[in-house]
Amino acid sequence: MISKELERYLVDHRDDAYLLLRHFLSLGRPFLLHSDLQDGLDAFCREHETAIPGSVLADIIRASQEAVVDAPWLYLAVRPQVARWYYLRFHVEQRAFETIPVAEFLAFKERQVEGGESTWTLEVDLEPFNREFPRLHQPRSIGRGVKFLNRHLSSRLFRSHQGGDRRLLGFLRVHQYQGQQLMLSQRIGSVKRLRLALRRAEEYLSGQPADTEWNAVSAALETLGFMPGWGRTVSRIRSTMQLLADILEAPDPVTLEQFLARIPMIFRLAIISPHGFFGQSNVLGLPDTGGQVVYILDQVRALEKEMRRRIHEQGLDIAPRILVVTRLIPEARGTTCDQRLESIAGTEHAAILRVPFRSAGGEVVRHWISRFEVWPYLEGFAVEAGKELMTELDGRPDLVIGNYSDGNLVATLLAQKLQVTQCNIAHALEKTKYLYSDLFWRENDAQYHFATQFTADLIAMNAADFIITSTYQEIAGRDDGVGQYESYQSFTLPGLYRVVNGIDVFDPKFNIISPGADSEVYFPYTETGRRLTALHEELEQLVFGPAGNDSRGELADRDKPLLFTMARLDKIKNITGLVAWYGRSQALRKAANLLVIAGHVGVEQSDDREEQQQIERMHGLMDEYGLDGELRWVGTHLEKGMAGELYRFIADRHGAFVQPALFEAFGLTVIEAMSSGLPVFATLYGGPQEIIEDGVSGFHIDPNHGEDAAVRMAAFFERCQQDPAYWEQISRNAIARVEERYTWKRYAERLMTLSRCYGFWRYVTDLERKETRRYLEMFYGLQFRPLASKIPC
Ligand code: UDP
Ligand code: LCN
Repeated sequence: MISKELERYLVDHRDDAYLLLRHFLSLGRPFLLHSDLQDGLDAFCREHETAIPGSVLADIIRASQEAVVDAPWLYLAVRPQVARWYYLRFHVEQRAFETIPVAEFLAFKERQVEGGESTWTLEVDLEPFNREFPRLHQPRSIGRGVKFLNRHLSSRLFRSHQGGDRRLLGFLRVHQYQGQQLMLSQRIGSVKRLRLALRRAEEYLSGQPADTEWNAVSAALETLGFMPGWGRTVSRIRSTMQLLADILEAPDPVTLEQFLARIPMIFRLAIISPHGFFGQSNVLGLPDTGGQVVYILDQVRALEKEMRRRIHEQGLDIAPRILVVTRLIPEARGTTCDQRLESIAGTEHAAILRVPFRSAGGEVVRHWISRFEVWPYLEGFAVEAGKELMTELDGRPDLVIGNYSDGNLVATLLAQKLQVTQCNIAHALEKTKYLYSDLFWRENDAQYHFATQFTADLIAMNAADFIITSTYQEIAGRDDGVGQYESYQSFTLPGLYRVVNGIDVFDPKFNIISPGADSEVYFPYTETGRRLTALHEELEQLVFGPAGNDSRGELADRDKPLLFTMARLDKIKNITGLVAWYGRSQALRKAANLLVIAGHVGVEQSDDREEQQQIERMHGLMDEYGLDGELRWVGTHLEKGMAGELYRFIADRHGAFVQPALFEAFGLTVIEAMSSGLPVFATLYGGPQEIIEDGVSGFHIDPNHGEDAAVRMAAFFERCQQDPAYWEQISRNAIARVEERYTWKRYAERLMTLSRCYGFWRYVTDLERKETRRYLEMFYGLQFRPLASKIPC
């Protein structure tokens, strides 16, 4: 369709098209980004009187995510809608074009980097393995995988002759806990017998009081073949049995999900998060240690509660066990990271299990290792962790959840070995964070080892039974921006391999389940009865006290509202960018003081190269703009309780929170601030774009246009000064937004249901994708291992 239209356009408007395309060639850059193409098009249209605006050519340029230029050729990667791609090349001199396969586009890219044509390049293509596999069709369905699977597979499975009933029966007979058979005994050997037993059980149970407990009816039910797990009381047992009877009668996806959600099959969880400092205090802000730790600890508390609730309803008396498996670091910098086992506060039986990294000779590695350099240690770590898990849990876990690239790879190795369901959580995929991290992987290899990391990512994301993401954009981006997972669909690592189909975002393994903010810590400033007023004195000092070793700047005008930011002092967090916008904007400086909690004030306090550079830049900017009376920079890491009260302390003074990152995968601080009632200005690159409804529950800012962001923030404070009700309106909406969408309770319920559904489908169908696994094993052996072995240990 496009081709014909474009062809006609190129014939009718030869000169215009030629001039525009030549304009891109004349820029003299081999690679143009989406923004370069937009800016180039706009500039061209301003300078020339043409019919280009509104034309098919303009539409194509606007939909292009990147261009590769080597005169007279111009290659475009066009993304007309979310997660849909095609590739075009133009011969500019001849005004000719054609669509090309993705491999050709990637090969052209490689030529610009490598110089010559390579004789042979490994093409990674996972598509053929998935050909038979059910796939979503609509971009709007992306991220709702389990719903689709339940709908699609249940109708297929239970169609006559598919043997769905039999496989369901088989599934109900496999559940056990420590040798105790659950759900069905071997007495029920056929679907016919199951139907009969369900009828008999119903006859029997209908004569029993609804609140009678399992023990009182177990003898009769066990004679029929029913084992514990159906429910604690007669009313629950009956309703579970009715759900099953309904499925056997006429299956529908909703009933199936309700039934599966009740099955006693998850008692032991392993959550894998190797890198950074994983602990419960004094760790946030240490290198590579941020939101992922907060997320996992809150997740564990919520999951344990939900597991307990379900196990109780199932009528079982089993204590759920959750182990977070991380790295043991002997040089623990005053944290507990040198302890093997640590109970998790707020849980009954969850703990952190630490396993060391070992050198090739088997000695424990004592020092911290950057997340970019952990790769050579992970295989040994997985083997040792597997053994320790089996000992601690007294058996294998029922579900393994990986976190971040390293944890997901270890989860893959463990799930494969132990034959259990695997769930992945990325938190942040590095690929989209760093420009051209794939194309120029060699240049960055000494510091980042991206080729190794992306290889691990491809393996883990394809091996996972299901993947949880915090937002939709994490999977498939937005109309004009590529998603984090989508960026793995096709890319090239020149000289190493080329990926033509790395991951399919229409795969039903993707599910959006957003995290929450701990409601015990982050609650609205208006809930005065719960406020930690005892901390106010300390907070006064922190914000307004004299500058000391850990802080710089003293706020001269205490009556101005506070514009607050808190993050690790990484480049990507763009705290120095914010300080520069603030320094340059007289209006913003007049309207609010800036409070920054990040990193360290003394460069000697940091051993992280990137952080050291940022510290120096912070000082440089404060000097350059003379900010010491308007900016307070605190270089300490706040404990959770203190951070929670600080958000509210700032809300009391009608301040705002700002998250200026160049890219933020999700952004826990954003929902924490919102749930405290602070209006938030946050980057539109990444999670905050979806968390905040712009102008309603907060505001988006573009970190690439800091001046506009400063104008917007200044205007907000000015408006609130005239009309305090406006501040309150945004504050109320922010609180409501988090309550509606971002709670750990909802998270835990969904995750526990999803895990059962995927476990079920894995059992009854070939969702396990054996062929893919075999291919991935080879990829692991032939690509990942050699890459990892080159990283210095
Ligand atoms: N945090 C904290 N004290 C600090 C700095 C950060 O408690 O001094 C917490 C913050 O409240 C949030 C987490 O660390 O819960 C940072 O998570 P986020 O998702 O914002 O960013 P990440 O560090 O994961 O990139
Ligand atoms: C990592 C990040 O970079 C943040 O954006 C997330 O909020 C955090 O992990 C928790 O998932």
